[in-house]
Amino acid sequence: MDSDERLLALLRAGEFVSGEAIAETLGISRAAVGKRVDNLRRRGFAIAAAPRRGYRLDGEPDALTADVVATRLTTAWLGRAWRHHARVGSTNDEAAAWARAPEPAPHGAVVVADAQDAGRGRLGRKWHSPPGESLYLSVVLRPPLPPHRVPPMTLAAGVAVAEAMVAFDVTPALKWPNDVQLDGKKVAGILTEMSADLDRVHHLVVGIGVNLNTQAFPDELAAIATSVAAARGAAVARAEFAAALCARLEHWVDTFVADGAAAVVTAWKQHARFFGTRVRVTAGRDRVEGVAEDLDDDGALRLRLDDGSAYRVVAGEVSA
Ligand code: BT5
Repeated sequence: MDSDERLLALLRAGEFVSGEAIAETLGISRAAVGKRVDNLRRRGFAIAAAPRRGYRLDGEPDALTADVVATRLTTAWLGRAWRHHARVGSTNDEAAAWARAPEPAPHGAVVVADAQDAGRGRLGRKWHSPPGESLYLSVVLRPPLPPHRVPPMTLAAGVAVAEAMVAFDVTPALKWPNDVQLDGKKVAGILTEMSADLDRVHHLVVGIGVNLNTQAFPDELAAIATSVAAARGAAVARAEFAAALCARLEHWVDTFVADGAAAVVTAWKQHARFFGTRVRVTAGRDRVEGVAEDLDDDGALRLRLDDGSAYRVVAGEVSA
């Protein structure tokens, strides 16, 4: 932690903290405390000062810039390289370009944007990405996995999103393979893209879009999309959510790489609500209908077809 972060930690802990106590804890002079407080104010933190009582943190900036998010990050490696853009085409494209750059993005590098002009879903679909109210985040990963073992990474990201949401007082449901829902509507989506040769992954980009504070969606999404704020009835601080998501994602990526897909799949199933329901699946040219029964340990979806046979879907599209 640098000195600004140590000061923030003190202020976050409580009500007024005296300048004297701060000076003593940080081992600096009273004058230096005043300078540090001014510095934090310049960074957008609202800090009240009262004679004899000291300083109190009244508000934190909700920017997704590296310096603001860093004060909240608890990760070892994920998000320690961080790029923020006010507006991009797609954070997945920015992350992929960074991954291929002469000074390439390290494992865990993050690209975030306040808005995307060409936010993407799967199969060329669009991701609605209005400015300032939500999270559009892409992570570069360099896991030591062969390409055919990558698909559960999307499930790992789904679990991370679900756990981050639980910390914000809502109860999401995961829908295979890449949807997160609240109250039956889509609140987040994941787009995992890969650069690989036949037996080795060069890098992955895991792109995560989360509707945080969106109150009104365009007509075509109004009936099928929601946001965390709409579900909980209170706004969500984007920087806080981003840091929580990074922490959970780091955990699940580490678990996946160390222990394999089964641990991820078990956690994913705990947040799933669609087992036992009838679904239609499009997988390449195949279309089948059946009851979603379970996930196999490798993350594939197992359906029970009407003739009683089992059908495994490794990659595909599910609709109710
Ligand atoms: C997804 O695709 O759900 C993956 C979305 C990934 C978005 C992130 S944002 C950061 C990163 N950068 C990118 O460019 N992308 C990633 P899919 O399963 O294909 O779902 C797409 C469908 O979801 C659309 O066809 C719409 O029906 C719906 N949709 C679009 N925008 C939405 C939104 N903001 N909220 C809820 N649903 C939306």
